[in-house]
Amino acid sequence: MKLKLTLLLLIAALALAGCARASDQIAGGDVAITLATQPDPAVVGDATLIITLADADGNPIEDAALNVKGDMNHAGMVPVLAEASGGPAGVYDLPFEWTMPGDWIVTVEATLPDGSTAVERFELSVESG
Ligand SMILES: [Cu+2]
Repeated sequence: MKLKLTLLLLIAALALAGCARASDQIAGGDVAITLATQPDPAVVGDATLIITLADADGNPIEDAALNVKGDMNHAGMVPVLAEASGGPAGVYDLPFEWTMPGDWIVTVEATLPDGSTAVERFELSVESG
C-alpha cells in the first residue's frame, strides 16, 4: 500500500518536472536581443556589431551561437553575413562590413545553449563614409 502511494507521488513529481521543462523552453523564446554598432552611427566600411542576449529576467545568455545577416531594403544586393559564439557576459562582438549607404535590415538569429532559437530584426540606416 505504502509503496503504491510512493510510486504515485513519484509519477506526479515527474509529470510536474516535465511541465517545468516545457515552460522553460517557452521562456527561452522570450529572449531580449539588442544591437549596437561601432562606429555609431553606422558608416560605410568596416564595423563591429555588438549584440547582447539576455533572458526574460535580464540575466546574460552566454554560449549562444549567432548567425547575423545584413540586407538592404532594395533588391540585388549580396547579403553580408557574420557569425559569433561564446559571448562572455552575454555580449557578442562581430566584425561586419557595411557595403553601401542606405537602409539596412539586420537579422540576428541566436541558437541558445538549450537548442532553442530566438530571432530579432533591426532596421538602421548607414551613412556614406
Ligand atoms: Cu544596397
